[in-house]
Amino acid sequence: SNNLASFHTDMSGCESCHVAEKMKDIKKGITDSQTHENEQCRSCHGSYEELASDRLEFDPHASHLGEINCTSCHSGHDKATLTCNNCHNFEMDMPFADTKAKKKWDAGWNQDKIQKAIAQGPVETVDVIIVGGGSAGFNAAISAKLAGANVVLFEKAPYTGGNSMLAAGGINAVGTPQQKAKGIEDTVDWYAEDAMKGGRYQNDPKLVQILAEESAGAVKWLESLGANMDDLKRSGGARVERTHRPSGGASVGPHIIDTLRKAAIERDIEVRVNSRVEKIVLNEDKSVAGVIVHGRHSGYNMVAADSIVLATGGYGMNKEMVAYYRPTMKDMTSSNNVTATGDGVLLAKEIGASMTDIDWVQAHPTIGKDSRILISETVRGVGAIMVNTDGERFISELTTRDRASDAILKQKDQYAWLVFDEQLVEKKKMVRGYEHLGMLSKANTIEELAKITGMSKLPTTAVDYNKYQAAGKDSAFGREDMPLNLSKAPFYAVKVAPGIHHTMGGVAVDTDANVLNLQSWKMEGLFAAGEVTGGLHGHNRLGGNAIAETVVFGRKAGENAAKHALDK
Ligand code: FAD
Ligand code: MEZ
Repeated sequence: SNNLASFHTDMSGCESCHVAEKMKDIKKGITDSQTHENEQCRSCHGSYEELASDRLEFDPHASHLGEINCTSCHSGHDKATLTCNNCHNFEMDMPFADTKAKKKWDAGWNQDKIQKAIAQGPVETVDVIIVGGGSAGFNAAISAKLAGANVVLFEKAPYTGGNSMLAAGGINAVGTPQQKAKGIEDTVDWYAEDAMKGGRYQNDPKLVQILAEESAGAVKWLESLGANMDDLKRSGGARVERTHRPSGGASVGPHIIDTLRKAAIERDIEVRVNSRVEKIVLNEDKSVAGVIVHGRHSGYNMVAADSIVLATGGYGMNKEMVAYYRPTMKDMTSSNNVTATGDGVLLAKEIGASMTDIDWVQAHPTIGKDSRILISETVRGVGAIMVNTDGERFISELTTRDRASDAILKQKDQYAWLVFDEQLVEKKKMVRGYEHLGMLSKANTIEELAKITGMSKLPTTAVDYNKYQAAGKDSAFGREDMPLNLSKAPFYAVKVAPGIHHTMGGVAVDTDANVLNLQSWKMEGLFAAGEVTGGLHGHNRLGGNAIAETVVFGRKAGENAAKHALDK
């Protein structure tokens, strides 16, 4: 038939992609990542770089997904899938996309197969298992390895990165050389107070204090692994500029994930993609015994370990969980990666873990209307204004997300526009991406922009805003920081509406990243970090605090998991 497999068979048979001896590793899941197959793709077709310079009119591989496996999208045996289309509406001819689709290998958790794998016992034993390859998982894995543990990281998707890979704005930290260089006065107490106020004082203050105290160390650690965190911006709810990001205006998430992927490879950490953890297995004394992992090719197997770190992210893409925990948001769009399905909450709940604030879900005010694309908060931080469909401002653009989202939903059309000029585009590389995606309205004058968008009051709003900006005082809404006016053509507008962005609630943890049971006792050997956990952000997270959380608590979880396993 007309598919990739038959095409390759015509060339030289199965061996052109697969190696028979590798199949003996199948029980250990080595083959699930299709590392050998991917090397074969590259040996014939070249690297992404070579492909870009060669036949293609434009480069579909140059995306924020980074250097992911070829087999994430292309398949020799079933229909090719365009990973990007989970979020974007690209129309693109995928080579051999007309092949028949096979049943998805990871659809549903098969309890019978899980039971069988438990009965068979472990096929492999390691010190520390990390579940999830986002920022929290990678930080935990690298820290556990540096502490001397033998580590394996399981990632259910064909590529690592999760929501972390989509992070746009930056990572919050206080007391960094970057703040000092810009003369920004900030303190650990201010950081903690802002997080508590933003979270409506429902946060666990002990977790907040650790985040604030260790945030500068988190940025330094990322830099030590090779990241660039030289730029600094202000996020909603923060009293000063403390959101660190790569210089040049690039998005923070792809950069951090790229850095962490490389750091893991350099440290020989085994990262197995296409490997979904579907059960945590306990010993008789309730300490952890290991996990049941469902590999794409290896099927259901038990891997034993004395420590497990849950780093599976949030549940923002699990419609049923959102409908159950936060019914008012069930029909909202989501900025999240398709991977954010709340597996960690289900895995931990099943063995008796306690949950904190599980029903608190954050709406981000500025997701591109009728899309899943986040328009980063830093677009407002850098200078954009937010107006309703008549072109009037209605709130300080730098307020917290919960207040901004509520205010948009009170406007007559329940959506808003962000408006900015060329000065902002020059400062923020990611805006070019929004333009590329066709999301921006653009005009040579504010009057013309008002006309094409129907915002009749926009010209008056712009004149007023420019006056406030020049005077350094926003008399209308008390916006505290107005870095740019609206003066340099062309002028731009993008439609935005609130959508599910972050799940604040999750697995209950203590300050050492131990998971707690319903009596608030430590569950021996079980650790968790990142968006899967609850408590740190209270009822509303501030922009930039999640990536900080993944680094600070990811490292803690990895170190403590290694210590627990090695001391046993
Ligand atoms: P994730 O990064 O989501 O990683 C979890 C991983 O676990 C995924 O790869 C998933 O596939 C895997 N997994 C899940 N279940 C299983 C299983 N059963 N078995 C194996 N693997 C599994 N925060 C900021 O602080 N600053 C920002 O600028 C920022 N921008 C954002 C922009 C967007 C569009 C989004 C969606 C979020 C943003 N956030 C930001 C929030 C932040 O990115 C996330 O909260 C954070 O990255 C979560 O990291 P994590 O490691 O906990 O989870
Ligand atoms: O922390 C975030 O979620 C964040 C900064 C997002 C953004 O708007 O860029």
